[in-house]
Order: sequence, then C-alpha cells, then structure tokens
Amino acid sequence: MREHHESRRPRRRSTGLLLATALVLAGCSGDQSALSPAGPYAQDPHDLIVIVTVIALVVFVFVQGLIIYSVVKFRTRKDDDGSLPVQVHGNTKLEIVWTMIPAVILAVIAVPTVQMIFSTMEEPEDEHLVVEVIGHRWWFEYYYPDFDVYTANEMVIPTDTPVRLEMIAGDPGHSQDSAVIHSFWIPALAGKQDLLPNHTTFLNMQADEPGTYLGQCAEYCGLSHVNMRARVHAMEAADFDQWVEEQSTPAEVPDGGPEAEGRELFHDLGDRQSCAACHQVWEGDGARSPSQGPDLTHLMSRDEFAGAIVDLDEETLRQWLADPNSIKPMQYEVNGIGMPDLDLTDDELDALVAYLLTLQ
Ligand code: HEC
Ligand SMILES: [Cu+2]
Repeated sequence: MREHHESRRPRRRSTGLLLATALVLAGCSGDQSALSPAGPYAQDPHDLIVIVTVIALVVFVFVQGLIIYSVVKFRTRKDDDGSLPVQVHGNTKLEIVWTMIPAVILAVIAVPTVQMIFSTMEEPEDEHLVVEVIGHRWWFEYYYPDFDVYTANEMVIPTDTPVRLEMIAGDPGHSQDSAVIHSFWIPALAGKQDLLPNHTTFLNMQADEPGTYLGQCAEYCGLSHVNMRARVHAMEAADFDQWVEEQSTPAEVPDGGPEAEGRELFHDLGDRQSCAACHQVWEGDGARSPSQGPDLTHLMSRDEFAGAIVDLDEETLRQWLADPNSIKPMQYEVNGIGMPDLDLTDDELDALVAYLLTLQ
C-alpha cells in the first residue's frame, strides 16, 4: 500500500506542474496582455519583446548546447585514471571575446529600446486627443480638457486616433506631498507609465478596433491597490462624438418623487457630510470642477464603479452607499481617503439610489 502510494506521488506532482505551467502560459494572452497588442503603441513594444526573446533564446540554446556537449564529451569514462585534465588559465583572447559578445548584444538591444521609450512618450505628430489621468487612492479619474468632461474608472476614446495621456497622482483634498505613486497600464493599448505626485508624466495610447480593453494600477499604492482597475472603451469616431455630447450635457434635475428627495439628500444630509461635498453632479451652472470623489453627472453611463471592480446596478449601488468598506476597504476613518460610511437609513438609501439611477 505504502509503496504504491510512494510510486504515484512524483507522477502526480509532475502532472500538477504541467497544469500549473499551462495555466501560467494561458495567462499570457487575452484581454489584458501585452502579448495581444491592439494598437501601434502596444505593437512596437510587443515586437521589441519578440526580438529580445529570440536573441535570448539563441544565446540560451548556444550556451546550453556547449554545456551539454562538454558534459557528454568529457564525462568520466571506465578507463579514467582519476587525474585532472589540463588546467587552462588566463586566455586573454578568449576573455576579451566572451566579454565583448554580451556587451555588443546589450548595446544593440539598447538602441531600439531607448528609442521606443521616447516614442511612446513624446507628443504624437498626428492630430491627437489629450486625456488627463489622475491617480487617486484607489481609482483613476479622467479629464478631457478639450470638452471639459470628467469621468472615472472607464476611459472612452475614439479608434484610430493617438491619445496622449497626461498623468499625475494626487488625492483631492490632500496635499500633493502625501500622495502616492500609481502606474497606469492598459497592456493591449500602451506601455506602462507611473503617475507621480508633483510631476506630470506622459504616455501615448491608440486602439485600432472598437472594444473594451482592461488594465489596472500596476504600482503598489496601499490598502486597496488590488481594487484599482481601469478599462478603456474604444469606439468609432462618430460614437465617441456622441459620447462627448452626452457627457457635456448637464444632469437633469428630477421634478418630484423619491428621485427629487434623493437629490435633496445628496446636497444636505443634516449634520453628516453631504455627498455634494465630495461629488459633482453638474447641472449646467458654472464651470465643472474636479471633486474629491468621482464625478457623478453621468454615473449610469458607466458599466462599473469603485475602481472598475463591481458591476454598476441598483443593488451594488445600494450596498456601496450602505457600507462602502464591504466592497472596497478604505481608510476614510483613518486619513480621509476614499468614501465614508454615512450611516444612511433605509429611506435615505432608497431615495439616494433612486436619484443616482437618473444620472444617465
Ligand atoms: C468624503 C468624501 C465623500 C463623501 C461625503 C461621499 N463620497 Fe462617494 N466617493 C468618494 C470617493 C473618494 C469615492 C471613490 C472611492 C474609490 O473608488 O476608491 C466615492 C465613490 C462613490 C461612488 C462610485 C463612483 C464611481 O464611479 O466609482 C458613488 C456612486 C458615490 N461615491 C456616491 C456617493 C453618495 C450618494 C454620497 C452621499 C450619500 C457620497 N458618495 C458621499 C468620496 C465621498
Ligand atoms: Cu494605484
């Protein structure tokens, strides 16, 4: 029995290893992968990855080949008398050669790599769209300066147009000096670039085809780093123009019912902090301005919320308002980061959710 068990174990282990390897490799392509580029600013780095990998493979096969050759050729034979082979020291020619080869390979790879780093960041020559990306704990805010449009979590872009991201990190209502570094990465559309406090960084992005491209914050940024995702919806130019049109329209003011009650509460929660203190619902008067939390003017035009981690519907919205920490651990009580739990009553929740659902 015991023997039987022992003999089976290695086999099972290798099957597990094989499965694990297959799973890991399966993760290399698909919705969120630099190996499935969907635009020029992702295609060029991808091609560079392929070239570097091929060079590495050639070196690997060559070196491994030499090792295997030596192991086989110079193995201990039956008639071996146990004496050491001739010892060779300090062959200057050889040493220069095997120092030069890697140095030359690295120098050759460095040229396109450095060029690539610049080309993915410098201002595109073609007409392009500018989107400001602001990394907050723990969600991405997007501002379109050309249209004065704010949105969050889901960026919308036209296809076949270079998009220039101007990126910075910061938590509204807090000093820039307390902000943390984030990193914006939509692998199928662009390279990866850090968002820094007090310093703007740039990244170019472009989608060839309409679709939804997934990404996330790629730099550890605290408690809810894992809950900081991003997605990009790319659409044909006409659809994009329509989206801009909709986003530039002020929110409608409900004229009665629980929706109107919800709007009242949104602006006034008695001795608790009002929603409007942190969220903008732009009703057409004055300029739009950034707020501490995501702009909610057209909240319901988005698919998910809270850092693009949950589907946006009536039920999840209600849960978020009732107990935001149950969806996303935040630190509001500790350092004012994130969305506070406002101890809303059931009636208040009903009215607020009814109101939020009107923000199409
Ligand atoms: C102290 C500031 C603050 C107050 C007050 C506040 N929120 Fe928030 N809210 C936030 C922040 C910050 C986020 C983003 C949290 C995250 O995703 O990490 C958020 C997220 C949200 C979201 C999700 C938006 C999205 O696109 O991800 C909704 C909806 C929302 N709040 C509604 C409300 C409502 C309704 C109230 C009033 C009952 C309210 N908030 C009060 C700061 C606040
Ligand atoms: Cu982050």
